[in-house]
Parts: sequence; C-alpha cells; structure tokens
Amino acid sequence: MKYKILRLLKKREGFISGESISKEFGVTRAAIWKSINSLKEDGYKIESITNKGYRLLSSPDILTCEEIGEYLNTRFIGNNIYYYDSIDSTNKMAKDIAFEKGEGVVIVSEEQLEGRGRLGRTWVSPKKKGIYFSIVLKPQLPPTKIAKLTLIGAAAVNLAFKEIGIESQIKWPNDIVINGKKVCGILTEMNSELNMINYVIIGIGINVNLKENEIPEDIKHKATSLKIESKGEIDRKRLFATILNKFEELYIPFNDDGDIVKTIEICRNNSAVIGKEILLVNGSTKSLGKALDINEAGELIVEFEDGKIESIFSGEISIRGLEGYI
Ligand code: BT5
Repeated sequence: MKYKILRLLKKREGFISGESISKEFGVTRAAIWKSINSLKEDGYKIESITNKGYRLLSSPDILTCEEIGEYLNTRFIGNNIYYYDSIDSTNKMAKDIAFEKGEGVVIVSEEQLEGRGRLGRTWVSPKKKGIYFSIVLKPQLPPTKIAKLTLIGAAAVNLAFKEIGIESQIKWPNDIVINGKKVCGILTEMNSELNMINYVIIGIGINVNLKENEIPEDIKHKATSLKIESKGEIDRKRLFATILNKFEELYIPFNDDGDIVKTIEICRNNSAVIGKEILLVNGSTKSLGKALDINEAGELIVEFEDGKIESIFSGEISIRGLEGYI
C-alpha cells in the first residue's frame, strides 16, 4: 500500500487529499496515515495539511525500485529488485536465492558488512557512498563462456560512466579505473554442471560519493571514487539504473547467440592495460610481459619476457607504473 501511495504522490505536483487516496485504494484514513508515516521513516519528506491533504516535498537518496524506476528501461534486468539498507554481501544473498528466482533479479544494498572481492578478499562498502549490487543470470551457455560476463559488466559500467560525463578505463578483466586508481570491481560467481550453467552472479561495487578521507588508509594509493575524480556529487539512482540498462543491452545479444562484439570493442577502446608492461598473477605463478590486445573471445593477448605470445582468459594484472607494479 505504501508504495502505491508513494506512486500517487510522485505523479501529483500539488496536494492530494486523504479522501481521494482512500477512494482510489479503498482504504481507511488511518491506513493512509500509517503508510505516510512509514514513508517518512524511509526518508521521504511529505507535507500534510488539514483540509488539503498530502504533498511529496522530496525523496531520499536510496536505490529502491521506486526511486530508480524513472530511469530504468530494461526488459528483464531489474524488474525484480531486492533492496536492503544493510546486508553482509549482495553476492551471498544472490546465491542464496538464485535457484528459486528468475533471470534478471537484482540484489542491492546501501552498505555491505562483509562485501567480498575475489579470492576471499574484502570489498569496502560504506553506507550510501557507493553502489553495491548483484545480478542473477541464467544464460543458456556452456560454463566455459562465463568469463565474458565479467567483461559485459565492465563495459556496461564504462558506458554508464560515459553517459554521466565520466571517462574511465577497463583494467582487464574486472576493474574499472580512473587515473590509474580503482573505482569499481566486479565479482563473477557461477554454479554449474559439467555442460550447463545453473546460475551466474555478477556482483558490482562502485565507489560513488566517497570523499578522500572516507577511503581506508590501506587502499588509498590504489582506490578512488567518482566524486573525487569528477569533483562533484553523483546521482546514484540515475547511475545505477543506467548500468542496468547498459548491462542488458550488451547481455541480450550475448545470450542469444554469443555475440560479444560491442563489449569487446568497448573493452579494447577503453583499456587500461593494452600497450602496457604488466605483471600477470595466476595462482602462484607470476610472469612479466606486455599486454598487446584483447581478442574476439575477450582474452588478453600477452607477449611474455621470453617472447612467447599467449592469450589469457583469467588472472590478475598489475600495471607497471613509476613506483613499480600497481
Ligand atoms: C573485486 O575484487 O574487485 C571485486 C569486488 C566486487 C564487489 C561487489 S559489491 C557487490 C557484490 N557483493 C559482494 O560481496 N561483492 C560484489 P578484487 O579484484 O579481489 O579486489 C579486492 C581488492 O580491492 C581488496 O583486496 C582491496 O585491496 C581493494 N579494495 C577493497 N575495497 C575497495 C574499494 N571500495 N575500492 C577500491 N578498492 C578496494
């Protein structure tokens, strides 16, 4: 009920009387009052004046489907959004419900208490300063193609940043960087049989409105936020919806017939690694080389120190900078 009333308030510029709300939904004045109070608790500023009714003055900075709806134009990604004020990890929650839910379900939280990176690392996720979400996907593809979904995520984030006027680079395979510092990380997790994917979770974490002093000391040298780089507050709602829009745009052709041409083009044209001296870490193996290109399959082509050229489909990369590899 409260969201029905909210939608009504959002549509109306001026006041709407309690009487017309109760007529519209067939509820009592007391029930309306309860819903209005609950919306106020969520951070909506609602004016109520006797004989005039209710008027929405402002909406809070939250990533609920009611708030991002006006920017979202997807067919299925984000049709169903599970919103949390606080959670351990959106990827963990997505995995818990993935079997029983359909493709395109999104879990988003204003903060994560145990945000996760790859290999059991931590993702710092302070409240309302970033965007932390996971998409449940059920692609009809063999498990071997899964690495490409991380690239689709990276390309979608890069495009969405562009749309709000921010240039970024994709550090193959799962980071987005600005001026050499990480602003977004992607964690792709899969559950599969030998030849069939049960589900894939794409978890995306973005540092949006963190100030310099809100970035923990131990990652300051390698992390940044959109606010720091663009010197302005970013509209999280619009950005979140735009990423979902772009993700779906790139995912549909991939799921239809494996078409990933546009994603690869974006990853290539905005690459932070092509042409750079890199250190590639794969498990316990470390090798030095130069990143030459990203091929049609989304693999990184690397020329190693011994002159051998190989295409790599996963791993972690550090780029050689003035102060060593970062
Ligand atoms: C990643 O791992 O970059 C994947 C991060 C995915 C986070 C999202 S948030 C929504 C969803 N739910 C989750 O629980 N996770 C996903 P990796 O490449 O392993 O990078 C992790 C490393 O980046 C850490 O060890 C830190 O050094 C650094 N780091 C941690 N938090 C950071 C932040 N907020 N910004 C930049 N760097 C960070």
